[in-house]
Amino acid sequence: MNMDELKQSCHELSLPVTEKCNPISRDIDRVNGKQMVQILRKCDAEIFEKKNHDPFHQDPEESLIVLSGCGTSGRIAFLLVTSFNEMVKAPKQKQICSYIIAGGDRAMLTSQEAPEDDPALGARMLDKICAGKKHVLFVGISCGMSAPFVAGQLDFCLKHLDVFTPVLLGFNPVHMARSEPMQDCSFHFKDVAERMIAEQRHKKAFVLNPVLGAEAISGSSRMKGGSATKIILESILLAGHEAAFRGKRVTPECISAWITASEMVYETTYSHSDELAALIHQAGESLQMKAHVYYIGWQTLGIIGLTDASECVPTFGADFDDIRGFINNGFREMKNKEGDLSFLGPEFVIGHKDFVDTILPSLSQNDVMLFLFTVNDDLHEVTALADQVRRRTSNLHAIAHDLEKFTIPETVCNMFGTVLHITWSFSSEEVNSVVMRQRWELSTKWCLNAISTGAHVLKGKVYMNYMIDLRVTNSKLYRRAINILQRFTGCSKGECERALLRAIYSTDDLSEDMTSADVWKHTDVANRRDQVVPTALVMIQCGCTLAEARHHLDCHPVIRDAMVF
Ligand code: F1P
Repeated sequence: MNMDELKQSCHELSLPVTEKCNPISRDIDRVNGKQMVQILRKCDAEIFEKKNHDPFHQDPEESLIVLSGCGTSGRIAFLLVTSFNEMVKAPKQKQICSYIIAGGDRAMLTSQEAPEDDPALGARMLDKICAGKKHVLFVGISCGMSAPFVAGQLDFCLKHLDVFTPVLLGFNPVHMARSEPMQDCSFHFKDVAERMIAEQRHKKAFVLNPVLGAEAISGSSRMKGGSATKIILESILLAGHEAAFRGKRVTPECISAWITASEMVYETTYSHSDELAALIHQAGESLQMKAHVYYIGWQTLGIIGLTDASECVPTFGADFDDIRGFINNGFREMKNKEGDLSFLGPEFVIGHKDFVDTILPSLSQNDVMLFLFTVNDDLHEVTALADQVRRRTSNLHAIAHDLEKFTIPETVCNMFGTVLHITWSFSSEEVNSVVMRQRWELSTKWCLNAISTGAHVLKGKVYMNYMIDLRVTNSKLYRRAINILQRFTGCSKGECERALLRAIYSTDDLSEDMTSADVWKHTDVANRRDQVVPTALVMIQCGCTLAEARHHLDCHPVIRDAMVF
């Protein structure tokens, strides 16, 4: 190992697991679709490795359960709450479970990363929805154990333990929780996590932090982090439901059985690797031709599609219409707290009807259409829409789930080019319909994460397994940007930060005002700049000016090519 490699590996060791480079996917930028699926399959297998398994017991008799998080964690919170409230059904128990997403409901469809940095905002939102409640089970989700918004909420709970039982869900050991100062705040995330651990001894608070290995694309917690959040919290909520409404005794074995069922969903999904690879290729080709990928989903599979699509903007610097999701009945189907948000702009136009009115008339043969449905959806509606789309393009594909005893007719499947058709062996007697739907959601999440990630890799947006052109919109992403620069240049943190600031403030001469400003000022400016990390990287590697670095990037629009000096 030479000196540079040694420096890099020391740096890597110091990173929290969720920010590390996963050795499994190091070469994801050089493989074909089929190999890519195998890589993703191996990364996701780490979710089920029993390295750090904490059984969890919780008294379900609470007046309110609140799930909260930022970005993907908030979107998964929303999805879980929707399913749980549906499972409980009786109208007066409707409010038994509630969600908070940093930035409000608009964050479900667009990235609103600045509110994530505000601990006081998190606490205020929690206080508001819990007004008048006597017992609250609060689950704060932060995959990287880093979001100040969630830290503020957990701190609020710890100060009111008579009402709140706080739970922290994340995927790093506590000593790797973030220890950087937070906006207008005397404590940091790690302090809160340590206080949670202290309270755990008295069963007043709980920390759930299984370590799942690094993400396939470094730091992209929408992938494994999001899937594991769904699996863990679904198992806990289902346990609570069985105990509270069916009088069943919940044992650690039941929880394990539900986790094992998710592992079966994982195995089954990835066993369809040929179709998955074909879909990655089709989506990749389409993005390379500057065309679009449209997910047309029904019910909660529509939400999975919307979520996956919206994450591509911050993750890959994609345009909002590169990959877009649509759901039957639009916001009526979402049942989100703030209702119809379509007035906010084109990113919020999400119904199938909107698709037919605004996109279909100009759909091109290069655009990929991907239908997402199950045998429980209205198949007449599916075929009618597929028929309409077929009149414009044959680039029409599907992910379709059904049951051995209740299959989708062949005539429906024949309408699509590539069909990732999964016939599940679980019977409706064995699991209730909400649980079945949750498994289909998980399977579809794995497929769409693979398709959107794979397509952007094929487009050349990823270098090794790093998304270099990330948007530096909050303090976590600011730190990640510096880590990436250190990783690739071997330079000191100080040198990397200076280069990053030069790119952010668009200057070769940093003023005192710029260098002494706090990180929130930096991210505010960075939010309005393109390609800040690649620019900083080129400036360091070539020892050149800002203008020269920009010129180099202009000549190499594919990030992977631009990184060859
Ligand atoms: C929350 C989050 C991610 C998003 C991006 C910024 O992360 O919003 O969902 O993809 O990385 O942070 P976390 O708090 O769950 O770690």
